[in-house]
This record gives sequence, C-alpha cells and structure tokens, in this order.
Amino acid sequence: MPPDPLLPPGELQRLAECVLEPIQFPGAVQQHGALLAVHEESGWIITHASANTDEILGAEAIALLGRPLSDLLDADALDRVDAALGDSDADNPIGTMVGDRPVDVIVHRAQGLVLVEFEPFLPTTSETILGTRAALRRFGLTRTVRELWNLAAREVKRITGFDHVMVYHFHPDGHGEIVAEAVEEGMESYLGLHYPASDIPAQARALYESKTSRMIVNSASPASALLADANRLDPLSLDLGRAELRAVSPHHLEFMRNMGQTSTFSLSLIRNGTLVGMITCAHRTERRLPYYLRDGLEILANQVSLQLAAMRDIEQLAQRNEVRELRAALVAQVARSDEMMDALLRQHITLLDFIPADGAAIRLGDVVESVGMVPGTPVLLGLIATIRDAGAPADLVSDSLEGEHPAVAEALPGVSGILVRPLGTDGDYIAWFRGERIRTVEWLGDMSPGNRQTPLSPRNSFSAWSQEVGGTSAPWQGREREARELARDLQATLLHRAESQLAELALHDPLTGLPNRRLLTDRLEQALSRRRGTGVAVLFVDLDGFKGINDSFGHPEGDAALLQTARALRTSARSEDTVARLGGDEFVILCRDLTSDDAVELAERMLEAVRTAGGSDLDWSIDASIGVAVAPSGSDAAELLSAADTAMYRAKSAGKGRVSL
Ligand code: BLA
Repeated sequence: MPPDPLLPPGELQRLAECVLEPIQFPGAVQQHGALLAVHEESGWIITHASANTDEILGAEAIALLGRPLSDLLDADALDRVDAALGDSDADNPIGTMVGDRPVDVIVHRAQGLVLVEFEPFLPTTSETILGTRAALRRFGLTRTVRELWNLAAREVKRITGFDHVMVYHFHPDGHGEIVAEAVEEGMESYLGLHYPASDIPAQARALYESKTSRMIVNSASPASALLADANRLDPLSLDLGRAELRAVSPHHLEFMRNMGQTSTFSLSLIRNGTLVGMITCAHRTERRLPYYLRDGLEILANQVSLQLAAMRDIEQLAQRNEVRELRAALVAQVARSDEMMDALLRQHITLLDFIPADGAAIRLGDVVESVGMVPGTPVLLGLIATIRDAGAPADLVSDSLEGEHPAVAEALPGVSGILVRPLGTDGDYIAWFRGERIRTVEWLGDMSPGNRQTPLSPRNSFSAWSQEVGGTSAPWQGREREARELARDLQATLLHRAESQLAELALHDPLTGLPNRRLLTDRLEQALSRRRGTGVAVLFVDLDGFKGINDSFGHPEGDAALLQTARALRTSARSEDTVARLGGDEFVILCRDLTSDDAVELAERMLEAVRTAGGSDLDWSIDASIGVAVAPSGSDAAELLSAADTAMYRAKSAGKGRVSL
C-alpha cells in the first residue's frame, strides 16, 4: 500500500532514512552476554570476540582470538554444540560451565562461521513452564480476535512478569495500533493509541519475520564492540541477524529511554510470512528472560499467530459468503427484470446494499442512472474518460482521492472515496462514491515536529495526542473484488440478453414479429418427423392486390396492411398453430393434426378474419387467396410447402379471394 499522503510531518523522511540503518550488522552486542565467532574447519579457532568476554567468561577478548573454543568449553559441551548445529537449533541452549560460571550457550551458523553466544545462566521456574502450557490451553478457548489479543497480553504479562505488555496490530499502511494491553497499576495506559510506521522501520520488521523474539536488556548500557583476529571478516560485516545478543539501534535505545523502558522483549505475530503485529513487553528496570523461556514464548506467539490467522480466515469467509449471497440475489433481481438500471438501483436490493457507500451509479451506453450522493450527470457520463485523462487506472479504487488522484478529485467535488469498475470496454461502468470521513486518531505522543530533537529522533514525550484526519473516506477493504465479480455477472447477463435478442431476430420477421421462413421450415420439419398424429396441414396465404395498396397509399400503409393481416391470422389460428411470414405478402400457417376438411374450414375462417380485420373506415381493404395442403407424417417439408403454394395459385387463378385444396 502506498504511504498515506496525510502522514504526519517528517514521517516520509523517517520512513526513507531509518530503513537505511544497517541494524543487522552493528559490529557489537548487548552487554549482558558475550559473543564469539569460531571457524569450524580450522579447528574451532575463535575469529571474533565481543570486548566484554572478561566480565561474562573471565577471559580477555584479545587473548581469546586465535585460540580454539576448547579453551572455554569442555568436550561434552563441544559435542552438544556440534549436535545443536546439526539439528536446526533444537538443542539450544547448551547449559554448561565456563570455569566456575554457569552459562547458557546458544549457537548458529552465519557466513561460514559458527556464532557462539554466552548468556549467564538464569533458572527457569516450573511456574513459568506451567504458565506457558496453561496459556496455550486457554488460547484454544477464545472465539474472537479481540478476546485472543486481550488474553495474550494478560498471559504473557503473567508469565514474564514485565510491567507493561502490549499487543500491536499493524494497519495495511504499516502504522500500528495498541489493541490490547496488560499493565501494572499506576502506569500509563496506551490502549487504543496509534503510532507511526517509522517507530519500527522496515528492516527491523524483516528481521522480526525470521527471528520471532527480540530481547533488549538495558536501554542505558552501551554496546560491547566485536573484535576480530587479524585477516578475518570486518566485524561490521558480520551478520548478527539471528544472534540473540545483537546490539540495538541507538535510535531505538533513545526511543526506549524516552518511553521510560529499560528492558523490552518482543514477540512477532506473523501471517503468511508477514509481520502483522507484535506482543511487546516493557519493564521500567532491567529484566532479562532465560533462553528456555524466550523459546517457549516464541512457540506461544506462534500459536497466537496461527489462531489469529484462522480467525481472520473464518471472518473473511463468512463475510465473503454473505456478499456472495447478496450478489446472487442482486443478479437474480436483474435477470427477472427488463430494466437493468432499475433492478440495480431501485429495487429490493441495490448497489448500495451490496457495497455500502453514499452513492452509486451505473452507465450503460448513453444512459447513466444513480442513487444517493453522486456527482452530476455530465461528470458521470464522462467518468471513465475523466479517470483516463487524469492518468489513473480505469478501474479505480481509492479512499483518498484528493491525495492519490488530485485531478480526479477535482472533477468530483465532495467525493473522497471512489470504486469504479468498467463493464466491457465502451466506457460503461458501475461505480460507488463515498464522502469524506473525519476521524480522530489518538497518537502515542505528539506527532508534530516540535516533539523531536531532529526529524530522525524518536518523540520526546509520549502522552496521548489526538489529530483530526480528513480527506479520506471509509476504506473499501477489498470490496473491489466483489465489484469485479458483480461486473462479471452483469456483463454475462447483458451478453446473454443481447444474444437472445439476436437469436430472436434471426428467427423472426422484424415487421410483424411472426416466425420467419427459417423458423417455419424448422417447425415444419419437426412436425413431419413425428410418428404419431393424423397429418400436417399447411395453409399458404397470399394477399390479393397488395401491390396496389403499396403503390396507391405508400409503404407505411402497406406495412399497416401487413401488420393487420398478421394480427388477424394470429387471432384466428389455434394457439398451437405456427403463423409465419415468408416475406412480402406471403404468410404460412402450419397446423398439426388436422384432416383436409378441418384445414379448409380453418382456412375459410382465417380468410374471413383477414377480410374484416380493418373495419370499414380504411381507404383500402384486403382480400387473400389461400392454398391448403395436408400431408401425413414422414412427408417432405419442401414438397408440402410447394403443394400449398400450388394450391394458392389455383385459388388465385380461380378468381382470388378464396380457398383452394
Ligand atoms: C524497534 N520499535 C522497535 C521495537 C518496538 C518499537 C516494539 C522492537 C524492539 C523492542 O521490543 O523494543 C516501537 N515500542 C515501540 C512502540 C511502542 C513500544 C511503538 O513500546 C509503543 C508503546 N525508532 C524511532 C525512530 C527510529 C526507530 C525515529 O522512533 C529510526 C530512526 C528505529 N525501532 C527502530 C529500530 C528498531 C526499532 C531500528 C529495531 C531495534 C532492533 O531490533 O535492533
């Protein structure tokens, strides 16, 4: 998602610059532990050492460089180091002694070296282990995202004993919100506060995606630099991305001090490989957790992540189902109605029920119709052109028009959010419009530049600070997919309609709407192919003197005479008979199951109907000659038709205005 154009001042600069800090390569570790790098192939020779080995291990760093690791670890510990390296750190930590100091040793490989970290041993009480197991079980009983967030904050506080445990949720633009907390009495609550994306820059988030816990033990103590043996990798090139002891960004240390945090411990919440939130523990004094417990808490956070993901999936599925049902109902409404616009905008379910908005419009050809708050008709008619002229994509989705597409915003006064989905490529579309929504964002700390020493410094004070944010609409939250699916269904309906209209045209006479020669021939063949029934009768009707009407009164009168004849034939025929117009003034009636006598009788009735159809106040009158032919099933259609035609000529030559068999 692009950065919000309405970001607090300086935030874009921080987002761009804070991300450049090489926090994975600090060349230093935190003071509470010591780090060695060893070269396995050359006999576990120590290539790098943190300057504080004397305090942690009782041996000077300078003296350790070039020495084998066996100077510090006994054979049993070395075996376990070997095993831990083989099996995806499942055997970390290795509890052992260095001299008379009990330590946890944690190992992993990096850049062809083995990084060996030493943390002074801290006991893990059975209480915390039981607490972790109980928490896992309780998480399983939660039903909603919020319940799980709250329980996670409470349980992690109980297990770790930190003063303040917060659950952060990252919004799609990267800024965060504190959505749950468990806090020691008397301490300030940060619940519901938002903080800018730069508080946790992108490269830090990337690290937290692969290493899912981060412990910072003392924001006041300086880091301990790494020293390298001669001709070894520059310590500033040593990748500490997976190291427990990685030294902390000075920006973040300052942030922590300004927040009154001496120690923090953070756990990643991950969905589909992406960091979507964190559980952060903060303590006013120094507090350190043993590796065992940190590892257990990573598993616990992983459980929270999985469960949150499942809950979100279920929520989304339920929502999608609901929308799908609405769409099906809306499309059914359209299918039942002759008027698509009406069915989408003014019937039981409307476009606004499908995607909530302040207004909606649909454009089909030269017609545009709308409901609710929408721009004026000329703008609506030219909307796609406006969007294209402004260089925006034709299917435009924005909840921040002013910021993202100022030229479009200018053409749509009062509209902050828009969702336009084209129907086909001729400029037709469906669209939804949303007005501006002013909302109040409660920030963690004053977001104006005066609350920082420099633009790249963290905020000095963190008391809640509220800001009115305008210029945007409520977010569309993925509704564009639903719009796309609706558009697809509508296009299919339109296409289907156009096709059936074409099919209708291909088989019917455009003037009278009667079946044409093709449809008649089909039906005739079908009737003759039936094995049962007494026979098929064909009545061939030709108007007498029709040319005279055309010549004397003009074609419109001629057409009127044809229409009148068609109506008379249709009403005098039986409902199951086919009355077709072959062309010109020739009509054919196809009847099933008639004897010759019945057929002649029907023809007489029809002749009478044609003669009397016009009433007496017309300048012209119509008469007709009708030939009748009857054939048994199995006869040839063309022959039957031609027999009826011949009979019609007999009627004509016998003096017109009569029926002939
Ligand atoms: C890291 N920033 C972090 C972390 C958190 C926060 C939780 C993870 C490390 C930790 O657990 O402490 C932010 N902490 C918060 C927030 C609250 C909190 C929002 O308690 C709210 C209650 N930080 C800045 C600026 C920069 C910056 C201006 O404010 C950069 C110029 C950087 N933050 C920064 C860096 C890290 C970080 C680099 C990574 C630290 C590390 O892992 O080394």
